[in-house]
Amino acid sequence: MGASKSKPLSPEVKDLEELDPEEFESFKEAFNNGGLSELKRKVDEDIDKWKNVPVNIAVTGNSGNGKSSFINSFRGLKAYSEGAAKVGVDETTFEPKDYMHPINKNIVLWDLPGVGTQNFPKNTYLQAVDFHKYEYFLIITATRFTENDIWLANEVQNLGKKFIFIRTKMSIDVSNDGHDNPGICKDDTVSKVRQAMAKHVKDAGFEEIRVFLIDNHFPLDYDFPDLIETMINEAPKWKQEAMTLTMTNLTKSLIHRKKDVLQKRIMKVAIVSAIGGAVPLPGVGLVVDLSIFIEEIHFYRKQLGLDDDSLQEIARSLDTTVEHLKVDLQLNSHFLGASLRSIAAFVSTLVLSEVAETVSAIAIPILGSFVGANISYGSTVAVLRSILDALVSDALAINKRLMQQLSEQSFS
Ligand SMILES: Nc1nc2c(ncn2[C@@H]2O[C@H](COP(=O)(O)OP(=O)(O)OP(=O)(O)O)[C@@H](O)[C@H]2O)c(=O)[nH]1
Ligand SMILES: [Mg+2]
Repeated sequence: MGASKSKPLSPEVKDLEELDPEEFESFKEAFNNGGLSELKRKVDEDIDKWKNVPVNIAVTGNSGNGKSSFINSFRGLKAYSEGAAKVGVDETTFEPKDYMHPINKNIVLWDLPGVGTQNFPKNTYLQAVDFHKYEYFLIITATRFTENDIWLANEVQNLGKKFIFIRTKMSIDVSNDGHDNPGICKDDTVSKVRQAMAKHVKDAGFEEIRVFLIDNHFPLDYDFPDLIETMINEAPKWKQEAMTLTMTNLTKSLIHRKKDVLQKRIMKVAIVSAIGGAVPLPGVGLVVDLSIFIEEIHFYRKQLGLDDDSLQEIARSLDTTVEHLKVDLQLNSHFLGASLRSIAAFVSTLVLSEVAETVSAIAIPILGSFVGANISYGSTVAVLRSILDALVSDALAINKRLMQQLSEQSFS
């Protein structure tokens, strides 16, 4: 199924027109210094550079507010997963502890004891937690911020750093409010809490400062999507790409951000593919370096939560099977498997020639000095773009279904 459909490709090639001149210069220099092998090394290094960008994030707040739970949910882990931060009433954090992201060990969340807790008095807190190293502080409450939290927000700001206010445990409020006021809907409870928190921080001297309302057990619900977006935006610009590729809370906006970043890699992947051992893909007249090609598609699947493990997890949470999910949502991944044959079958559904030629026509004059008039370049770009589009549309369909499930739950 699916393989018989013919999909025209969009002839847009704007990512090529937006080639970063600095990057291009560095590629040219590599080529001039060491020919194709040096160019390949340089581009490979560039493709992987997001893994070497350090990001340290402080997570602080009083005991029991959900710091460790937040760290787990940010890392895509459940409290019972291997390597998860220990969670629960008897698992208090007494010392700063670092938790690396499983996808990128350089993105680290620091579980910090709250201000004024044992061994961490207010007057030495910032030195004790080594405040310099963090991009920003996440200050977490499950009710209202304490005087110490407010003090910390002010100090952090005075020292030229940023903070983000977070209020956890929203599902408990929704459930309690539903119990106390039969018939009240989730959105009403959320807006009551929002107003109360806005007044609370305003009274504490923070006008116009948003409090993100979240629930650590529902990482797509409430303000979690906006929080993820804000956490990326508040990082320095040069670290945002690394954050985007590392994050696993696949909200709709994160899926779009990932698409943008992945799309920008295509041109580089195609250069490496053109230099490497390009061979024809059976039956479809496409010449590519298969190992690079398959590796990149695998990377898209992982990034977009479409690898086998992620799909299993999603199917489980939707109370269905992966097979049903694929058919039900008409997922492209259904016929775009990781095997060579399934990729060839997918590629055979694309109308390639026109776009490949357009891409080559634009790319060759720019890149021609080093990749030459290599026929594989245009097709690789066109096919990867098309495969990425197909996978993004799957990720969005899954996100839509998960959001549907959340809204049904909240009215049941
Ligand atoms: N319903 C709900 N429960 C939560 C949430 N966040 C945390 N919890 C629960 O609250 C309890 C305490 O959570 P932790 O994540 O251990 O809190 P903590 O801030 O790390 O606490 P300390 O380590 O003692 O400072 C656990 O039982 C969590 O399951 C949330 O957003 N919603
Ligand atoms: Mg903890």
